[in-house]
Amino acid sequence: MLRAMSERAPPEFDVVIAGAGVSGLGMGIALKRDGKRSFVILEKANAVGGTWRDNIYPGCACDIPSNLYSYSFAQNPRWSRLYPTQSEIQDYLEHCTDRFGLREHIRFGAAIERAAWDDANAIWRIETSDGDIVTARAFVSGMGGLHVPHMPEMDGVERFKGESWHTARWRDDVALDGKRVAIIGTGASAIQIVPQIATKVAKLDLYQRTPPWIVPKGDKPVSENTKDFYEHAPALQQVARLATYAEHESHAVIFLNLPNGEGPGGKLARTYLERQVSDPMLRAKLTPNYRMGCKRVLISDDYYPALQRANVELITSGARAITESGVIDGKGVAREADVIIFATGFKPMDLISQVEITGAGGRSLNAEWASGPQAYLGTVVSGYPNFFTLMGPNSALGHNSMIYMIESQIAFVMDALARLDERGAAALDVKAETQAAFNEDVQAKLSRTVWGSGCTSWYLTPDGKNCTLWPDYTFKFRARTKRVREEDFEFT
Ligand code: N01
Repeated sequence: MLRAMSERAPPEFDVVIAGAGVSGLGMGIALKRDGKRSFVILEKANAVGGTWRDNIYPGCACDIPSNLYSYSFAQNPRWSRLYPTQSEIQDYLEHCTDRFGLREHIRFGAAIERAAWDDANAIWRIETSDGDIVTARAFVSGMGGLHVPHMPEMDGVERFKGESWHTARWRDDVALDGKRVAIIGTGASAIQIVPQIATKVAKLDLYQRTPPWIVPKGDKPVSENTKDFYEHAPALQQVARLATYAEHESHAVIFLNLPNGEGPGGKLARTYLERQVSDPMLRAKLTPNYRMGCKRVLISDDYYPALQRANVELITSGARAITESGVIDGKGVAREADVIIFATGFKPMDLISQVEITGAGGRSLNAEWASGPQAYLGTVVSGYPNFFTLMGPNSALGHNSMIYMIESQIAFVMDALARLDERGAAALDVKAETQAAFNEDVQAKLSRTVWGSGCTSWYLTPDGKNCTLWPDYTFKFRARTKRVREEDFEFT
């Protein structure tokens, strides 16, 4: 079908962007502000927002403060809280879509199924589920890192007679009041949900396999005075943002350099647990036995208090199987449940698993990434000319705002597009040896960080390879993505 397109036709757009989440919208805004290139954003859903549109579970909020978890060029002086809630981020993204005139560039309900590089014509042909084919000179994936829910391989899931769902597919139509609810998992999603529903349900069984490291969140409303202040003196909000950025970046000093030490964060977390949980037995169950930071450090003001409610039980052997009427824990004990909530995370390695991407000479990205994705600077992949992947392999973070990384990548894409124009080139492709050397360096660095200190986490492939995190300070990533180094690429 792709070949049925006219071979000679010029591409319909300069750039096709996949997805209208934080990264896809950010890319669209950069192109719109630049004003030099035509573009379209293909979005499978009927609204913008990506992960912030999809995750609507009770208590969903960001663990990066509002001033930092927003575009640097579009500060919102009127965030209501120190940490933004899901609905407020969603409103912010809708607002940015209108403010920067992006809506006319978005095709909603357009799920990309295939994207193929056409060597002869040096264009991308992108096919959506309704059979439409869009052609473009460059293809930018803004499909996100955490959008494919991970359902654990567990016996009996299909036998359960009650209702069950994954946190990212929250069911608003099922009231939890007075029900026996089982939550499986104790990651970032679960610890936000537990305090919200514990007060409503009859019984809450929380199946923990590994306790998370938790530090206080310190969330609070932003005063009207501060909002007015930011509105009238935006530079001061930028200063506050910079201070928050620096504070988060300082965490990397420990994570990168002290893989076997805790630093002040560990002391804070232990003291917090001691103060919050008086029962030594429960405290022992909640004490992590791996290095702080190896899994994502969580922040919460209300999780520990919720666990001490009489109707909440913490089961520390995890969940082994599901029956018709409930959950069997790791020790073989069965507990009945009316509702099971899978807070079991995502499959970040399936970055582009729902789209078949074919590069130069018909090579398949899905096949090449089967045992773990690999790119150069998390953004370009050798053999896939003019293809850019935002939030790509080894560009995620365990300590700071992803929007900072995304903006760095967008600058890189914009520079790459400018280089093509300057050179009158049709395509650029990162050299295979450049990509290989880069990844060798990334893996060597990762092995010396806290993320290589021996725990399991969604950062790792089943073989234990970290294809997810950037192993360095974020300002170094920014410095490296500021400009395309032409010697790293082949231009055609
Ligand atoms: O998923 P996770 P998440 N029995 O993978 C457990 C982002 N996020 O959705 O640790 C019992 O962290 C598993 O146990 P273990 C953020 O980047 C951000 O919570 O593997 N438990 C783990 O506890 C975050 O890191 C925000 O031993 C089982 C849990 O399931 C990422 O999304 C908010 C089990 C999965 O935790 C993912 O967070 C929410 C079993 N059989 C999410 N199988 C913000 O605030 C698995 N588990 C921005």
